[in-house]
Amino acid sequence: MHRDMKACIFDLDGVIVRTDHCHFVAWKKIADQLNILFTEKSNQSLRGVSRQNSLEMILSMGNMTLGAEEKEECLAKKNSYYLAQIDTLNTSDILPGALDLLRDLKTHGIKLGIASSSKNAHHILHKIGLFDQFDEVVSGNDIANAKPNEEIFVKMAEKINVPPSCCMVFEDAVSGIEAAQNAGMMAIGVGKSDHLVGCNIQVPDLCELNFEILAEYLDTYQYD
Ligand code: B16
Ligand code: MG
Repeated sequence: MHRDMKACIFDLDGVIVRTDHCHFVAWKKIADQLNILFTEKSNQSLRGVSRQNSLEMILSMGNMTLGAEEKEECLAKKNSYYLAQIDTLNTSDILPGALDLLRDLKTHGIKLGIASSSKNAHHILHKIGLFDQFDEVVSGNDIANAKPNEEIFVKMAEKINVPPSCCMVFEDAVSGIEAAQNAGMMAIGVGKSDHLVGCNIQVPDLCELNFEILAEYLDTYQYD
């Protein structure tokens, strides 16, 4: 069946902008305060995971439990450390290939969306000067169920009024790839990780991609 590509939906952290290290520094401070060993490698397992679920994962790394109030305190502190970290974000933190690809897609009339688990997505987009490039942003503030639940992508498809089969998703985390596929969308895994199981196509970054290549991918994609 022939499918027209009408929209491209991008994850933010790890696909459009580099924020991994900022999350790491902030979570490391929390883990140190809790006496939990936390490394750059542990941080990678939090990619695409919501703030709340990330805290749960860190607590389980340390075999620790906290009461609801203490958890809220940790989450608030983590976010304040994170906001201090991302204060220096600028256009140089935009990941390779992103700007050219966005421009090319726009020229071809493709709708552009951001679907990010981050509650700081709007702020980050303003910091890197890309907020106005997207038709819609759905962030962690707009959803009740985190990725791998499909809610974030379903909401985006509704907002931009494009059927899921005409949307293509770009994700750097397994939870996001699952969420996209649960929403009936084709998922491009972005990054060199060998953990991006399940994505339909994997690319190391957004360089070398353009409208023609992506439209061809979607056209030949076999839906279940
Ligand atoms: P915040 P994405 C995700 O963003 C990050 O990958 C993940 O590391 C982070 O914990 C999550 O956002 C929540 O972020 O604490 O700012 O609300 O990859 O879905 O764009
Ligand atoms: Mg991500």
